[in-house]
Amino acid sequence: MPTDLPKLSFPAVLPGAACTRLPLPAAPGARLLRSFRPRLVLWASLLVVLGSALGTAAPAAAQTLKAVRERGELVCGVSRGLLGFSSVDEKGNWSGFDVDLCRAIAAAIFEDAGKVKFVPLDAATRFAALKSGDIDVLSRNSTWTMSRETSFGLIFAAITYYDGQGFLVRKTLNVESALDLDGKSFCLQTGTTGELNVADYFRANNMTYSPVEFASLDEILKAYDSGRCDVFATDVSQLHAERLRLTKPEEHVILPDVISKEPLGPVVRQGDDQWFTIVKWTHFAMVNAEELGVSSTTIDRALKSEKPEVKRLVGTAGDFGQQAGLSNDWAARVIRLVGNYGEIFERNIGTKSPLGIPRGLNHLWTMGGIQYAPPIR
Ligand SMILES: N[C@@H](CCC(=O)N[C@@H](CS)C(=O)NCC(=O)O)C(=O)O
Repeated sequence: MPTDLPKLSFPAVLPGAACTRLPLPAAPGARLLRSFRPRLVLWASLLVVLGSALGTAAPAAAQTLKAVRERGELVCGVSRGLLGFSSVDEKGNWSGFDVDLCRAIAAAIFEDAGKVKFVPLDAATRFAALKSGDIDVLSRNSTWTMSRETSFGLIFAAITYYDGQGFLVRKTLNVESALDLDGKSFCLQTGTTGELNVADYFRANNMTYSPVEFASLDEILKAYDSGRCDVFATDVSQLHAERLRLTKPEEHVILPDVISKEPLGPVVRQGDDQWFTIVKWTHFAMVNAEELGVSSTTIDRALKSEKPEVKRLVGTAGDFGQQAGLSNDWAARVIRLVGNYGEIFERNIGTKSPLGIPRGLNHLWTMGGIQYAPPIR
């Protein structure tokens, strides 16, 4: 069992999804068959009843789109508060890169990107909240790892942000590289990949460290700010965000070393391919839109475009939306109401935002990055 997962036990077979076999009557001959006819009818009706019961029970997990439509809003799990990714103001308005993905999924389904209920979740409980059905999708700076899919029956739908683990230190610590951190104390959040990365890195480099673990980001930040630990270790994107909340941000520096791969993206439950498709293609549509130069400000022009790729994206050609259970203008709504990938990146975390994160790996593949979306066709 990986240590970044809380110990939870889910039933091996979900209720209602078990395979039940009915003993079918033998059919040795026509006469015998005739004498069995009333019983056959009974068995057949039983099968129909059971079949439809299984039909509704087994895909209970395969009904997310229907449930979201009936409820009239998407329920999206986000972090408790991470500047630029998901934070809430005094009036209860959520904003951020992860929040915008939730809004984009809502826009793909409804005429309104505001039809989202945000559920703040901490690192340790986020996957259980998704598995139990409390949320429809998790969009919370979560790293795609194999065990998070195999242990929980979940599936990552896309990589919306290519990240890696880094280190934040006081300038007065006088270190230039992670290899200078031998013997230092580290502030870490329980239930994150960060714990494992630091352990791996120090073991591999024959160095020692003392972990100081906390359940919440606020506690970590307070502890680090007050000098309870020398190093704050987590995803580099978060270090950019959290540095701004320190008493004197200018006295701290993010070291240049990145010690892990942290591909962050939305997560859904396994077993609902339609929902998985919608979440995945919402991200791809925003990346394709940026690549094609379609943005929230050019969408009206794009709707009149004669370019085949643009037409398929905005739904003036093909039935791509309908095939996914949506309307054909689903991506046009996402782009109009929320924006393309570049717009979302820049307004929340980009170089002109308070976080000031350069696009780097998250540039489009055509611009030297690795954001690459399969085509809509
Ligand atoms: N990407 C990593 C780290 C994600 C994570 O939860 N990081 C903490 C900070 S170390 C965080 O964002 N906490 C926000 C919160 O608890 O709401 C993972 O998936 O495990």
